[in-house]
Amino acid sequence: MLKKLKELDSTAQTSITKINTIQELNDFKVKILGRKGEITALLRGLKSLSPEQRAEVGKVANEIKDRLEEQINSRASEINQRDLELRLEKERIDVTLPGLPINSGGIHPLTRIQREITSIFTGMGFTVAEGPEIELDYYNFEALNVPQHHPARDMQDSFYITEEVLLRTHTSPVQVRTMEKMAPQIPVKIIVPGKVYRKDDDATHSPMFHQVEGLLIDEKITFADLKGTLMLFAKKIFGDQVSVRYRPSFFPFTEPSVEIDISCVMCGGEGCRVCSHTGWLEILGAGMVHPNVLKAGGYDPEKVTGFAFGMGIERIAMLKYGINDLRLFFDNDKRFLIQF
Ligand code: 2U9
Repeated sequence: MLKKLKELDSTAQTSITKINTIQELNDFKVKILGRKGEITALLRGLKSLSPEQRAEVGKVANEIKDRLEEQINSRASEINQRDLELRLEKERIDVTLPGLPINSGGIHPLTRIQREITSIFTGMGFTVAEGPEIELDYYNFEALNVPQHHPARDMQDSFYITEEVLLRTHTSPVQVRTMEKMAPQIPVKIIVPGKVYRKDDDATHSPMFHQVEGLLIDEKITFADLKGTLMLFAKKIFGDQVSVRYRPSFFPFTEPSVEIDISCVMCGGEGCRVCSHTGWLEILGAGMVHPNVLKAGGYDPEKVTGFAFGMGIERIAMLKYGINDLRLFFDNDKRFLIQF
């Protein structure tokens, strides 16, 4: 019996060192040391031994049980320690890795163009002026020499809130307000970007769109100043290769008035669909400030003169980026917006 015990002891010892998981180790413990385990089974034979032998075998059996239990426990600690190390290695966090990028969005193409236009003019000494989008009829029309029965005042063209109050149809009322505040100081040299509203809605017109307008008032300002300033602007925004032409036009607030075209940016002036086979694209309206408008702003048309201009930001952006439908700017479709 002693021999059997010792054999069991030595095989158990080798087995323990080969066990690799806690589960297996627990099963093994039950198999050897459990109530129905191998040692208990062996010790059933004690009954047939003499009291002296029984005492001796019992003592050895207990020693073996204690030692095996100890070995099992120490193997369990080894396995646990090894598992912990493996887990730490596997789940290790490298705090020096760069973080996940934050999707922070970007500048809207219209904002980008608005900033580009504005910065060309601030580079020439203009300062930015802003004003209300809900305007008085007086500043939007009356002070700008747009008479009472002019078609632009029609309910069909403008969003009226009351008879006297409307959403501005251009940024020009800001120029009038600035003149009122500054008069009779010179020069007035401002650039006015902002939202404007008209009852229009198609592929090239939206009920809300953006303009940049400018105004320069000083002594001895002539049409040559207008030409030099706007020619420089056209070349800065569309590139040195463009040609610029001036066509006579009419606006109530300027006299004389012109529309300014550049050679087509798509075909270089050859004629294509974008320029309706004319070779030219209209980018700006401009003119010498009408004497009535100077008076309304508090300036004496005998002492000062000025030029003014206006452009639609959407139109400039469409020409610059080759976009054929203005509604794309307002759909908030990321597939479109991320291209800029
Ligand atoms: C004051 C005096 C004069 C502003 C001007 C234009 C010509 C013009 C259009 C371009 C396309 C508007 O966005 S658009 O539809 N604008 O052609 N605007 S001169 O003249 C002014 C403004 C204010 C006190």
